[in-house]
Amino acid sequence: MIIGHRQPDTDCIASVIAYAAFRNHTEPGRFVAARCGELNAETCFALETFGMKPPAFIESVEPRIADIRIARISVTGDVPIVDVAALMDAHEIRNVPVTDDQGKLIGVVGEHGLSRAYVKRLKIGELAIKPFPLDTLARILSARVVVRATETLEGRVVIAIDTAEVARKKLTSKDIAVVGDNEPLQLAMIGSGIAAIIIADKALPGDEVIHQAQAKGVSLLTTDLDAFGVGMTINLSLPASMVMETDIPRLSLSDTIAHAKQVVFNSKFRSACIVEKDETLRGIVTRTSLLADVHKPLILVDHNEFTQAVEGIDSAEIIEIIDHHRLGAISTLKPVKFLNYPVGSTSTIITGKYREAGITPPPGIAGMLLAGILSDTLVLRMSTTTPEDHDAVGYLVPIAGIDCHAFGTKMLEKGMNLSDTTAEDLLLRDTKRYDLFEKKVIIAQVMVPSFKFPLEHKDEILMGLSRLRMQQGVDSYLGMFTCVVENGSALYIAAEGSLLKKLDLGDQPVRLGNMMSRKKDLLPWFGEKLRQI
Ligand SMILES: [Mn+2]
Repeated sequence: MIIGHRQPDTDCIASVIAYAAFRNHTEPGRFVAARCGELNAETCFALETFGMKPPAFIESVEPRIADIRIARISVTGDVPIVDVAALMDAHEIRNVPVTDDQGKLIGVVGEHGLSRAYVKRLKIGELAIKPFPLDTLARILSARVVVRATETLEGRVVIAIDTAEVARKKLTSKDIAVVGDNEPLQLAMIGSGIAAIIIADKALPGDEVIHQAQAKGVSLLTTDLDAFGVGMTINLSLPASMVMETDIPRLSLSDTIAHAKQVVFNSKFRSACIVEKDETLRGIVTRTSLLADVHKPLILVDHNEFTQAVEGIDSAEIIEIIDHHRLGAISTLKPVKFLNYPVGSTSTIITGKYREAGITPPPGIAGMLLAGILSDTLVLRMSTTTPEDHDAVGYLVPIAGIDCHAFGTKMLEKGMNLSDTTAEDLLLRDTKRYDLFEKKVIIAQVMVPSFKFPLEHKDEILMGLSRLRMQQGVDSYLGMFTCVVENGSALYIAAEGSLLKKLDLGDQPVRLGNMMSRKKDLLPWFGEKLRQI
């Protein structure tokens, strides 16, 4: 994923789009353009002009359940638990989620529930729970269906060890008798009109028995298991819904791994089911599946400071940085490609990448790169503008096929729309956070057509700044109103009175001639002032 800073500007968005396209040129589909903030009016104008789609919005790169492998095993409530146990064994899992016919989670069969069910239920022969398919019964008993009189069974299972008369009294027409190699008893059972007869212990039914069973409509099965084995196996054929527990914790695909770990480690199941909002099951996570370390690989463009980066950056793996700002406090565990070049925009650097590789960017990409350069350099008028920026513009203009100055001016105007917002909103639009000499600083930059706006809205701006300073918990919040025509900025600053006094910035706005770049002009100037106090 290729991502820019918070509150993305046009250079940031253009760089992300263009660099993703550049990298996908050699490794198709591997790189995703992303952003971690809203698009501003200027960027929207550029995207529309060149018919480009904005990068995908990503709130945080903290790893989520959707980023790990989750087991997608489940059974419906009617599946006999002997089959569930086989699944548990085959997949080496301790819990199997149970769903209804619509795939919605209704519970889980786990080792814990199984053992509880069997400790409680020692009496064999309670098949009378639910209609049970004859074929399923045959399958679990490894039995052969000799006579098929019905498709489902729902009676009790009784092992016939009494005399025929006594056994007959115990059984109803729904019940199933388990008998051995005893033809008189077999015939007596069939004669009493029960639902099915299971002949155990490898005994072969005689012709008369088969004939009677057919005539009486009694299903006849034979199995190699002895009577005890039949009873035990039938006991294992309870449907999953009878044994399941329902209090397994639920998580969603968007939950963070950190949260999932907490839930799973605190649960007696040592796992949690992943469900949609409507309880549709997506899978199950266990302690083991959460142990694998997940780090999303990231390429950062147009910034290199943690304070400006997407949320969750600590848990990501930064693999490359392309920037044109001062070196910030980002540190990485592994070696990382770091291209920092002091030109007017990151888009200039990306343009250079295309040219070096001999790849001509498509017109839409060229247009966005142009927009990025023109935006960051205020149509090449900013003090940060370098010959490389001029050169890149000269290269991009014919590809994008537009009038660079007309487009640049119109785009900047779109970004300067001051009329329908409050001063506070303007001071939130384009901000950067810094840690300077143990002071937390936010600098907001507002581009203005003249100094009329900052002078006329002095009170509103000062109030907004001090409220934002409190709200953001920083030592100073600066509002830099930059006017290209006037070739300078008007600065307002909110800070403790004592700090303002030490900085000698009590008289506001401070007119800063020749200062138009936040990073190249204002930041070193303000940093120096803080260093000296
Ligand atoms: Mn930039």
